[in-house]
Amino acid sequence: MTNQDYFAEHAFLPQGWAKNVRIEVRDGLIQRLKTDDSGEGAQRLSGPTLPTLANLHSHAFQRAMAGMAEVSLNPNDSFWSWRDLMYKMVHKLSPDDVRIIATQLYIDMLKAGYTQVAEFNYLHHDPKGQAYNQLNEMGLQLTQAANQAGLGLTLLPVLYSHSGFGGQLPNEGQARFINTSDQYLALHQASQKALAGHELHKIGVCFHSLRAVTKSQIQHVMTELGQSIPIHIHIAEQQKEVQDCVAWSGQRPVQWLANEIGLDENWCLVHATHLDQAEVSAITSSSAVAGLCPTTEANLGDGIFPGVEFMQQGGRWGIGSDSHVSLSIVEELRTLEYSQRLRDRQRNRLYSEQSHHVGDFLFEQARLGGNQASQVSFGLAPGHRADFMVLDHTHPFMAASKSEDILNRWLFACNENLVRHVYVAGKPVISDFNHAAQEQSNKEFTALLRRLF
Ligand code: NGQ
Ligand code: ZN
Repeated sequence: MTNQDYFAEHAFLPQGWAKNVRIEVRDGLIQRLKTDDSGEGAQRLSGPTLPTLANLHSHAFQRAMAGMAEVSLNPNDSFWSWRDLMYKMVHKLSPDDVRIIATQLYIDMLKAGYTQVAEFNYLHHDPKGQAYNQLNEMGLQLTQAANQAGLGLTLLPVLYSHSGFGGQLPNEGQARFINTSDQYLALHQASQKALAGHELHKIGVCFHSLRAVTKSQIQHVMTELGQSIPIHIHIAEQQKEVQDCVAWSGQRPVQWLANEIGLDENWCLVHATHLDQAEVSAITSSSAVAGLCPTTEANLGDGIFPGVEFMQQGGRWGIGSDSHVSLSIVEELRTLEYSQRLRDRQRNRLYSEQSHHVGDFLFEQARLGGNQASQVSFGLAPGHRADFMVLDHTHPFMAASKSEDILNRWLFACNENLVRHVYVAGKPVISDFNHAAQEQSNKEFTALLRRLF
């Protein structure tokens, strides 16, 4: 494990920007931070230094089809017709394919400044729906990919049993996803065993959506596993989903979950897009995290998250790249803020009394929410894992900005990737924009894409 002292002229700490910061790393953790230090004997970081983020929502295999569904096939193309295309691709993927896709994806995540990923994995079985010899075969492939990339994995094995509210039978396209609760518990146990001893990796519990599980299944699994580990679910992404939930239960999805199961800080509600006021309050008062995936939600035509209201109430949230139409913290946070501006026809929508700089506010909240949902502690503070990134000091906006303007310049005015160096547990994984395994990984990924499409 890494022991090293680093020195950053400008560093973004939880309390804000600081100058001449010495970061003492011991066993991969930040042991001590000193501001106004001389930097003597420390390794100098070349540019503005920030914590990395945890990417709180990923379906790795979907990276292979990113950009391939932007062809109008009928005038009513929607989330649901996109899903049909996605199911067709799922059918073709072997475990090796999943590893190849995930390795390339995870390297790209590191290049973007994400050093942990919450992998929402519901692809469990072979194309006929038969379990593999190893129940957690796909989880093993994803773990190998994360190890090869050097990224932390928060594995979320997903329970998926039904095709619609009230326990409807699964459809053909879902055969590879389906487990009973007992099969799921066995899968979860195998996954826990496989991850034990991996320093960077964590495990959580996951229900695909209220469409895919019943109340008694949620209760059963939570009784067995739900003690202070992250619990993720897709909650209210599409209006049709909200309507179907109301037709089935008389309640909206978040309302149902809050009333029938209960929310707390273990929960991550992915795509909490469609919320009424009471649901906003139910989430914010519970300390659950809203898992926002702004570029995927825009790509799939989901709707606009009530961010202004949610954040005024101090709601917790983080970002995920989900279907991976973008691997950019910049694009996620910018899309989130701009969605609010376009709806409200106003500027500077997401900020707080403590933080009027929109970029600083967005980045800091995404850090905290990503941490909570992925069970990691990123941030330049003692005791945290020494994950951080260095932005490109040669860019004029970086070279000339006062520290309080750095995040706004980066998040609202740059198009090229400025993430120049990335460190995981104190060790460099991206140096000058490059990763040691990228060439080999790109080669394998290219060959796979040629075969798939
Ligand atoms: C998924 N993706 O499971 O990959 C979903 C679509 C569904 C997003 N929600 C499928 N973005 O929700 O049934
Ligand atoms: Zn998802």
